[in-house]
Amino acid sequence: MSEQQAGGQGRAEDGPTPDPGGGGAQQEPGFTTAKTRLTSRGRRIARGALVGLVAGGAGLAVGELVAVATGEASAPITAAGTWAISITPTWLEQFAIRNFGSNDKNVLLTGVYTTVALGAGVLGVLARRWWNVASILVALFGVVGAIAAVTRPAAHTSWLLPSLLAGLAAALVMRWLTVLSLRELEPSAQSSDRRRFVVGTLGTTAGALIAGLGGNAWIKKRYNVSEARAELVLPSPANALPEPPATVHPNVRGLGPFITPTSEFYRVDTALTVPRVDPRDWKLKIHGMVERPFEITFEELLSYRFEEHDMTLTCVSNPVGGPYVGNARWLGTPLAPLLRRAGIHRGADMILSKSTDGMTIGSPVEAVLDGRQAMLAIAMNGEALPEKHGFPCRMLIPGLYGYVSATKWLTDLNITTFASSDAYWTPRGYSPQAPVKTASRIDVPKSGATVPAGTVMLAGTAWATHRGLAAVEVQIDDGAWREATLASADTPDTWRQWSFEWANATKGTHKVKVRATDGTGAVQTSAVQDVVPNGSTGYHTITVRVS
Ligand SMILES: Nc1nc2c(c(=O)[nH]1)N[C@H]1C(S)=C(S)[C@@H](COP(=O)(O)O)O[C@H]1N2
Ligand SMILES: [Mo]
Repeated sequence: MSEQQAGGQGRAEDGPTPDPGGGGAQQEPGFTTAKTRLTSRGRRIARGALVGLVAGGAGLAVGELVAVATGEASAPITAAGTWAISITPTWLEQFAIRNFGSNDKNVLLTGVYTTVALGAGVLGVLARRWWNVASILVALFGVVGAIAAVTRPAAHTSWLLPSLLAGLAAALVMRWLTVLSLRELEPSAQSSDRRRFVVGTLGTTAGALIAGLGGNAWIKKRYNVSEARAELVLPSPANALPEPPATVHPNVRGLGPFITPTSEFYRVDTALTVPRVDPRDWKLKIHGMVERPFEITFEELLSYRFEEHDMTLTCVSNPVGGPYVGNARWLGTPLAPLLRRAGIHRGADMILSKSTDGMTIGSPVEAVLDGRQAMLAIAMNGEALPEKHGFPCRMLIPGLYGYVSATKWLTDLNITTFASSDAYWTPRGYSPQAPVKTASRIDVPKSGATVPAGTVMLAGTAWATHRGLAAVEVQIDDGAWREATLASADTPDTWRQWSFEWANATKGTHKVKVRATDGTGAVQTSAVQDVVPNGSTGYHTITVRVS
């Protein structure tokens, strides 16, 4: 379709520009014409980009409204972002975690929005001359979004709809506004043409904002589980634990608490929007290589024996000295009896657990049955799991990194083998099995801090989850390793905080290193290794300026 058809009565935009000076040499026609051409060209590009952006926004708003019916994760931007996460190569994922930390999702969303905005702007400009091509490309944007959505592991066929309809809406709005805009920029344009374009653009923008924000609010309300969470009455633990004694903390200023407050607990997952799982709809299926597959509801789960257990959870992506580790008191039902009830076949060595958003995590059957407190947790630090930490139910296995044990929004346990099944992170370069490595961290003072000469208090934390922690040593500059004072131990599954009185710290810049020994007597390795494939190693080292 030519522009004339699209514009009805339009004229070729890049045709010869009438020379306002009438072509007279005395009026420097060359200069004037070039300038006029430039500005009118600039105006046309700006109009096109504006039309594209407004059309794109209208499309996204329609997508958001449709997603009220089909679910938050099916909305175009969310689906595209989730798909982008799934194809993110490991090096880029590592780069993002290292540089953006828990902000990585906002960075990704900004990237997706920017891509869509750029695409929409360019297509808006294109639409003025090549309506056909532009509309096909707009529709293609929708199709790409729809494919991104429907190929998510937890997708329904209906997830095609938001993006497809978004693409359609964007194409229609783009066509309509392009027509108005072409008319408005014609030399013969009336003030009514101009008004029509302005009103059309502003009206669509307002409508898109209302529909988009309204749709988003509606989604949040419709899939809200905070009430269900607040109403959840936690079962009382069969082993109600006393508070950990005050001596688990070395009482050094600036050192974080022994139990990580839930609000400060690190969060790592691939979920762009937090899955909202209503306990009333929750089911856990145990199947695969078992004698008696079964399914339980949340109500049934609550009737089981619940226990409290203090445990430190760590992410494999935690760099040496990094923040992706937390210690909490969990409330859960032991996992081993559930596996025994199902009757695991000989040879089955892997529990492939799955979340409602399709994450898959592979854990050794052995680790669940060897007597450690592997559990299906429903609460942390005395409260129902926060939504972002897996409400209503997550898995936990002491001693294993989160990506091989700590499935949030858990819904499925498939008993299988490591030989026949890959969990999500395995093809992405991470080891299928990954016990937590012994690690230690200096938290006080912060690296680069300046402290007064004399006695300097050093403090930090160290963990060798499930093996227990036996010793922490500190080294100043290249001196001898000296034993730090360990705060009292809670369980072998928790970290242990430590302190060290650095006497006679002299003026100058010093290097402070830390290393730990686990409960088996093995000293933490000094070999420097990156987080891929199964956890970083090396000694945390800080610089301290003594003045
Ligand atoms: N459903 C789901 N569960 C998940 C993940 C995920 O991406 N999706 N990430 C795992 C990883 S890598 C870690 S380290 C822990 C982090 O748990 P937290 O966010 O509660 O600290 O959750 C694990 N469970
Ligand atoms: Mo992790």
